[in-house]
Order: sequence, then structure tokens, then C-alpha cells
Amino acid sequence: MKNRWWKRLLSVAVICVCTSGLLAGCGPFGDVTAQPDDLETSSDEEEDLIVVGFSQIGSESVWRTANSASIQKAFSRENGFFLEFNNARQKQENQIKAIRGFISQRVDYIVFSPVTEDGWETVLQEAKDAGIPVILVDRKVVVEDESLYTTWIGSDAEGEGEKAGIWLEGYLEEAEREDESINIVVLQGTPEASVQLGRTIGFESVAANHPNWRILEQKSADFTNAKGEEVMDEFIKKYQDIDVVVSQNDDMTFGALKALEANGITTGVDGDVIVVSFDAVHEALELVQHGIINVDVECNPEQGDYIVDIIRKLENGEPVRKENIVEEQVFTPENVEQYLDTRTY
Ligand code: GYE
Repeated sequence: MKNRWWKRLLSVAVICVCTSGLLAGCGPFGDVTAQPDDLETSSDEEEDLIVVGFSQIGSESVWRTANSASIQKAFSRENGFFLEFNNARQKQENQIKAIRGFISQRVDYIVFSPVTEDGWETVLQEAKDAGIPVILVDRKVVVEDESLYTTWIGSDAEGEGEKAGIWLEGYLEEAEREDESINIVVLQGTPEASVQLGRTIGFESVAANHPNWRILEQKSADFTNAKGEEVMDEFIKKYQDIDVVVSQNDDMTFGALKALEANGITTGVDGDVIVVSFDAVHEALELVQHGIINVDVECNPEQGDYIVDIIRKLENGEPVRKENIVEEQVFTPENVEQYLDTRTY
């Protein structure tokens, strides 16, 4: 990329003006981790760093923390990057503000994980007009003009939902319960998030083949432990006979397990209620190992290196695919053991 040196200087100027308070209320980057000292362009090497502005959704889950760590590790100075990391605290308006800040800094790349699918057209057009490539990570956007972003990398959320449904099919068959009436409740993630929508559609597509599966209710618990507990408690009070809890991430599952236990309901392999979870973070895999969670559909948060690869290709003028899906699997008590030692998050 050309003119990196001038962009760096501009970045320094923007941050210095902000931090010295010359512009009242100026603070476009929220939790940006960069400090003025970090920005000193002291050597030729520094001038060559690729500047990446990254807007993360927040820190709502163990998965998200692992995803942030993966990105921070991959975009290191040793790898040739200068990372401006912004935490949007679950708010789209904060993400838009951060992206506008990155545009005015003239970063080399904008990377972000969109909290919800809609509402990105204007800011993405601004990035396009400024000639800054945008890489989407983890979640997707819905835009009419797909040229507004360069590429997306993340999980096949619909495929994950389907895997959960297919696992349940097999499990019920093996238990000779395939003809029983099966009552299901679903703890959903953040409303309008592509991952929530995908997991819902995927699971529903399998459920549609089973007239005896009754989805009693699907309700958002926002991907958090606290809300998972709260919504599960509501479900327990409302429905007498729950056979299956589908929880669209591990944090909500942890909350739900607390609510179930508090109400004297057992879960898992030998329990009253079948628990289906998503993400497969270490703590959840331990619960799979102990038979408390029946199945955990993996969602891989370690996406940092993949994004670095994509940027390297773009820097070399090589073509990149519009969609890049990370590999994922399904964990049950039968296979989980071998993965536990290597799981770092
Ligand atoms: O499942 C959840 C998180 O978008 C895939 O967001 C991600 C989801 C993940 O907070 O734990």
C-alpha cells in the first residue's frame, strides 16, 4: 500500500488532537487500545506496518473473548500490523462511530464483526468511497450492493443449526424415542444477528421434518450467561414438560444449567432434559465430557490468522473469495476427550 507514512502521521495527529482535548467531545474510537506512544513512527519498519481498524461487537461471551484474543495475536507488530482495536459494547451505533473514525484516520483495512445484519449500507459506502477495503469477520451483513465489502470470514451458522438438528434426530432414534412427542425450547442469541438467524433457520429446517417435535418457544437471551439463566427460568415456570433445551451459545447454556439445577431438573446423558449447545469452549466441553451437556456444535473463534492471510493476499494483488468458512465439528461425550487438552479458550 502506498502513502503509509502519511497515513500514520495523520493517525498520530488525530489521536493527539483527541487526547489533548482540543476537540471537545472528540473520541471516535471508544475503547481503541492504541496509545499515542504506540503511534510514534520511529523507524522504517514502523512506517511499513499495515494499519488495521477492528471493531469488535463487545465481550458478551467466552467465545467473543477468544475471538478478540485471536485477532489481537494475529495482528501483531511482528506480523507487520498496527491494530486499532475497538470494543463496541453490543451497540451498532458504536460500531458505526468506530468505522467512521477508522475512515477519517485512513487506515489500510477496516475489519469488523457486525452485531446485527442490517443498517450498514451508509457507513460501508463511506468506506468504499474512501477506498478502504472492508473485511467482515464472524457475522454477516445484508446489503444490496455486495461490493460494499471485500470479503467475509466466519462460521456457517445455518450449517451449525442443521448439525444440531441432525444430532438430535440420531440421538432420539438411538434412544427409540423417535415417535415420542418432543418438547423443545430455544434460547436464541442477539436478535437480528446473522448467527442467531442462521442457527435458528438451520435447526428449524430439521425440526420441520419431525411433526412430533414441538418448538414450544424461542426467545433471545442475548448470548449471555445472566440472560440465559433468566429466560430458562421463565421457560421452566411456563412449561411443565421440556424435553430439549437448544441454547445458541455456551454462555447461555451455563446460565440455563443454573436455572435448571435450581429447579431440581437434571440434564444430559442421564438427566431429564437433553441439552444442545453451540460454541464448544473449554468449560462447556468439560460438561460434555461429564455428560451434563449432550452435544456442543463447534463455532471456531480463532479467526485472526485467516484474516491475516486474506490481507496478505490483497496486499499481493491476489484474488480472494467472497466467503470463507472456518472448519468446525460436533462434540459429544464419545469424542470430546481427545480435544480437551488442546482447547485453549
Ligand atoms: O456463538 C457467541 C457470541 O457470533 C459466532 O457470538 C458468534 C457468537 C457466538 O457471543 O458466543
